[in-house]
Amino acid sequence: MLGTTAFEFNFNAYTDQRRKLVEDHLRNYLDLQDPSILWDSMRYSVLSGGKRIRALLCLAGAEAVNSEEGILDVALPCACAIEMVHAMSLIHDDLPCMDNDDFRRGKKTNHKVYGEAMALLAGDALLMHANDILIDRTPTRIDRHTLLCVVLELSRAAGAKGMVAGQVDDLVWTGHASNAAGAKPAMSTKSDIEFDGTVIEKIHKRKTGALLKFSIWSGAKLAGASEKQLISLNRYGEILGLAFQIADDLLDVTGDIQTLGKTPGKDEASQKATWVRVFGIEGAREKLAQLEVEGDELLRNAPLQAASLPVLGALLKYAIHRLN
Ligand code: GRG
Repeated sequence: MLGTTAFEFNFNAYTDQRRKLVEDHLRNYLDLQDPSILWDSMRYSVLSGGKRIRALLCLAGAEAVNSEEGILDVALPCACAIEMVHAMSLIHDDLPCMDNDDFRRGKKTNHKVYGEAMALLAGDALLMHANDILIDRTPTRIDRHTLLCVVLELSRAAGAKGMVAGQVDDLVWTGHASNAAGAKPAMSTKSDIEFDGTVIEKIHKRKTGALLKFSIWSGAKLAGASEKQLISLNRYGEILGLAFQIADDLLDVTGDIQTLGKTPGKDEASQKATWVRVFGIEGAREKLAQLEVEGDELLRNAPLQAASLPVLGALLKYAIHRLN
C-alpha cells in the first residue's frame, strides 16, 4: 500500500507545517481594512481553523509535478484564494435561507455573530477578494496565460457549472424540494424511486468535488504540469472529491458536536440527499473503501514526482478516515 514503504513520512508534521504556512499567508492577505466590520466578518470565518484540505491539496499539486525549491510560493496565493472561496461557501451555506446552522468549526456561525446582511456581504467580498489575491499575488514569473486558465477554472469550479449548481441540486432534492421555494413547482414530481446513486453522485461532484478537484489541479497547473500529469491529478481529484463528501455524509450520522464543530444529524433531520440516505452506513463505508483502492491504484501508475506519491496517498486516506 502507498505510504507504508520506504516513502513513509510523518503526515501530522507535514500537515502542521503546511497549515501554518497557509494560516500566515491568509492572515497577511486579510489585513484589517475599511470598513472594519466587513473585514472583521471576513476574517472571522476564514481564520477560524478548518482542516485546510483544499489548500493542502493545492500545495501538494504543485509539488507533485515540480521539485524546485520555492515551488510552494507559486501555489500559495491560489491555495489561500481557494480557502477564501470555501469560507464564503460555508458562510452562505449556514444562512437561515440555506442550512440554517448555528455552529461551524466549533464557533458560532458568521450570521449569528455579525447578522445576516453582513454575513452575506462578507461572503460576497471573500469571493471577489479570492480573485484579487490569486491574480495580484501569484508570482510574476508565472505566465499570464497560465494564470488566466487558473482564474477561469476557479470561476467554473465555484460557479453555475460547479459548486453553485451542486448547491441548487442539493436544495432541490432536500426533502424532495419542499425547502427549495423557487424550485418547488418544477420539482414536485420527484419521488423516492427517482432518488438514487446517480443523483447523489452528481450533487456531490459539483457541490463539493469541483472545488477539491480544482485545488489539486490548480497547484499543478501553476507549477508547470504536463497534460498527462493534469489528467492523472484530475482523476485523483475526482476520487478524493467524491470520497470527501461521502465521508461528510457518514460523519453527520456517526460524529458528535465536539469533534465535528458543527451540529450532527442535520442531514437526516432535513432529509438531505446523501450517500448514507440511499445506501446506508455500510453502503457508504463500502464505497469509501472502493475509492481508497482506486486512488491507490491510480497513484501507483501516475507520472508524478516519486516523493509526492505518499503525500497524495495520505491526503486521500485523510479525506476518507477523518473524524471531522
Ligand atoms: C461559490 C458563489 C458561490 C456560492 C456558494 C452556499 C454554496 C454556494 C455552496 C455550498 C457548498 C458547500 C458548503 C458544500 C459542502 C462542502 C463541505 C463538505 C464543507 C465542509 O468542508 P470541510 O470539512 O470544512 O473541509 P473545514 O471547516 O475543515 O474547512
